[in-house]
Amino acid sequence: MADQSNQRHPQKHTLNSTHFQGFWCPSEFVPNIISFQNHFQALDDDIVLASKPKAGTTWLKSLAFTILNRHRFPLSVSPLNTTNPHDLILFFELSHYRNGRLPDFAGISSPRLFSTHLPYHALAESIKQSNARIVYITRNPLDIMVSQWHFVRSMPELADWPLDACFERFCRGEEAFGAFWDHVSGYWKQSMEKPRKVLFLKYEEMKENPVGEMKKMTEFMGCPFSVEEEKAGAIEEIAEFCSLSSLKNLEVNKNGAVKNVDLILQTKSFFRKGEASDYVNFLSPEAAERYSKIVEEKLKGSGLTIKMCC
Ligand code: PAP
Repeated sequence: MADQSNQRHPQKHTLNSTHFQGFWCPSEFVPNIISFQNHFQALDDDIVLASKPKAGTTWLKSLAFTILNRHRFPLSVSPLNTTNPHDLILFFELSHYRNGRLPDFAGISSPRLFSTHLPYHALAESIKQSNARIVYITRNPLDIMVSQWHFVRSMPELADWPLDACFERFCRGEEAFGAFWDHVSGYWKQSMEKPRKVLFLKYEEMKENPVGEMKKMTEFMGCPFSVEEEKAGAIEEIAEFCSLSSLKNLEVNKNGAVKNVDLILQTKSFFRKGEASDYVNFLSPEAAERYSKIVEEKLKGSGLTIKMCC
């Protein structure tokens, strides 16, 4: 499955962005996105995990994979024990369609699990037109911003990226894969209009009530927990198995890099604190207030509320 192209063609990280189809995007992904949009054929039972970077993608991948494959892989032999979540469920734009590839999905068992950071409007038409389902996760954008800043700084050549620059980028809505308010409202609108097409999750609610949110996920994904599973504590076991502390301590997530990307991304860089409202340790109350006012204004009338300043 995994090829080692990141070792053959290591790509230097840059913050070069292109404004493309209405959103800012790392320039190197633009050809991949066009290829995905032109070629991907969704199946009716496909499940696509969608998120802005740092909104809870790695967690969602771990949960979705474990839930969906729970009868195939008992937790003790789950591939997650030895594989980083990003090498189990691949992004369309970073992995499947990277570097001019036209992927062959024949070997993927059904229902197929995919992931994307793209805004809703930029998804391949066949995902929108088919019965493929989308699980979307979002998070307090101030925490997304702080998480992204740490992530980018974990790359040696970008270690001195100033927090101010990252913050101002978010205020202008120029962060990767689109402004928070555009990204979130694109999926929110679909989830309101077509609740069987898009499930809209929030990172903070997942932390507060993992069992309840996982039940929502399984019902939406068509694989609800049985009464026997619930009684046996299967949901709690999966929640624990996919928790930050469990995943972070696996050898595969302590050392090495994600395989199916052309960038060098250390597996450990996807696991940090995983706390709600960690932004208070990095942003002044004034900065947080300023950004939350921008988001509030942008989301006005959408019916979506995002709790930001605590
Ligand atoms: P990605 O979009 O680049 O894949 P993503 O997984 O969305 O990144 O974000 C990483 C954040 O999720 C980190 O948050 P932090 O910087 O605020 O700590 C990371 O710690 C957190 N995270 C990763 N795995 C889990 C998990 N299993 N449970 C809760 N949070 C997690």
